[in-house]
Amino acid sequence: MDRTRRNFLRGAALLGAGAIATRGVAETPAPSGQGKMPMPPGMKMGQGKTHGKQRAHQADAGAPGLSSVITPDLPYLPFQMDNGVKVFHLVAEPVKRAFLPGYSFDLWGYNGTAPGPTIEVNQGDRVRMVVENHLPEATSVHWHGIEVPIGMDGVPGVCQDPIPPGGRYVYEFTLHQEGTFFYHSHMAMQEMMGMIGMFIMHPKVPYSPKVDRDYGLILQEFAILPDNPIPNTMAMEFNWLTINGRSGPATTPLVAKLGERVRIRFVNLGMDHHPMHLHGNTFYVTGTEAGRAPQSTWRPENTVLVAVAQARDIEFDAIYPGDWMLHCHLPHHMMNHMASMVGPIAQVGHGLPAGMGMEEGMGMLRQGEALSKENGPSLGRSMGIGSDSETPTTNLPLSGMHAMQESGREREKKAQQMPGMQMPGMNIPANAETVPGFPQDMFMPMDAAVAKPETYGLRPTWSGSVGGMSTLVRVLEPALYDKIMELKQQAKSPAMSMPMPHRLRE
Ligand SMILES: [Cu+2]
Repeated sequence: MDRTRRNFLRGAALLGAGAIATRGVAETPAPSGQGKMPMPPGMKMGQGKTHGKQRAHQADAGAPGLSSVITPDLPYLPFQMDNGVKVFHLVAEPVKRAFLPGYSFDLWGYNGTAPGPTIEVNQGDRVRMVVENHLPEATSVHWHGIEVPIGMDGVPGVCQDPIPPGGRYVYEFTLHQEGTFFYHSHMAMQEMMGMIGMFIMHPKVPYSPKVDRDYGLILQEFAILPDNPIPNTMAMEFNWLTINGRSGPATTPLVAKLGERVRIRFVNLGMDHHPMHLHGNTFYVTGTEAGRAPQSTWRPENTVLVAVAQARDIEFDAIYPGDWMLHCHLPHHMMNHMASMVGPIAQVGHGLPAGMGMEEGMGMLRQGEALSKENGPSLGRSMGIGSDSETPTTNLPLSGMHAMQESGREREKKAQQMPGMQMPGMNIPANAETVPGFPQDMFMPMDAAVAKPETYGLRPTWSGSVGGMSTLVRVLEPALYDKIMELKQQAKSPAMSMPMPHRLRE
């Protein structure tokens, strides 16, 4: 056993006994001398599941205060009590995360998930956050908006040493605020790899009016090249937009029973601001990243701008039954993997005459087809559904040279394979290519691939319109609501006592 491993085991034993002697001090692992990453036993790079068992065990032990805010598709971070202090363990590590079925990416996160697990505490709590670094480079954790002593603020260099790979840092502070906060790495590029989690502080005096549903949503964006699962954190353009680490339609609908009062907490960490729009309902912004807002400042809205580094709480009475879209209203943020496939870009010889740089930048075609192996990747065509020339998409196979070379019967056969093409209204008129701008939107439902209890009873092909940073607020009549609760109960296995993503494999 090398020294690094021995030191880690000793550290783990100390943690188990609740005797932490290293508050506010970064521990440097002893050099292994073998040029390897210091990793704890059982921890493998990129697997990110090592801590699931421990988490479940701690949750089973019964941690008070957990799970009153629902953060769909994300687990909660359990804690243990040590002389009146709530002790949390955060492990910064590489993880796999599937934004959509079949689209699994290499992110960095905490405790096997990106975004990290949700922390829920009460105003007045004293907390100890034991942070271990299983990343191959230094990190730190900043408690965003939380009024902590300077030594606990998590900025490497300014108020602490960076936590080295294999090292550990213990933050401890008392919470006197209430509201929607978050934690994140204070290394900027690591933020863009996914390193953020919610930190919710419940007030000593309950908010009024009381809500029946309390949801938390983390908004993120990533630039991920086709056929490459690793985000390009230096990019200024983004093609994957997520809510709690899922892209629509794999985001989990927010369910409420007709007549209930609903709160939704948004948090944004990325390079863009997101105007989050709710269909068919009027809400009030009741809180910011600094806590509850005085009621005198509330005003009716249906779109709340959640800027970078901000949190916004909204509340409304769910009095209108229906499945209401909730989405960022930036048009490019309602789509996935952002293929450059619209208008003249998609057709041979229709590109605007421009210099080489502009052509490349805008994905204009000189030869070949947009869906070909040669051109697909450069136009943003990615892996999975609709990604290659063999897979028909709703409007494209019926236009362009490729389609013209095929017999009518062949085209029809291909078109029928694509979900959505069977729908009324999706057939393309013969003169489509004469219309400037054609084609624009594809409609590609994937209901079955993203089915879960919360999607039960949705109109067939619903998933064709829920893309990117989109989800649904489902205001349900009691019978349908009860049925979904029943399905959720059945879907829960004993091994998964906490809300965890189902159906999607990481
Ligand atoms: Cu947006």
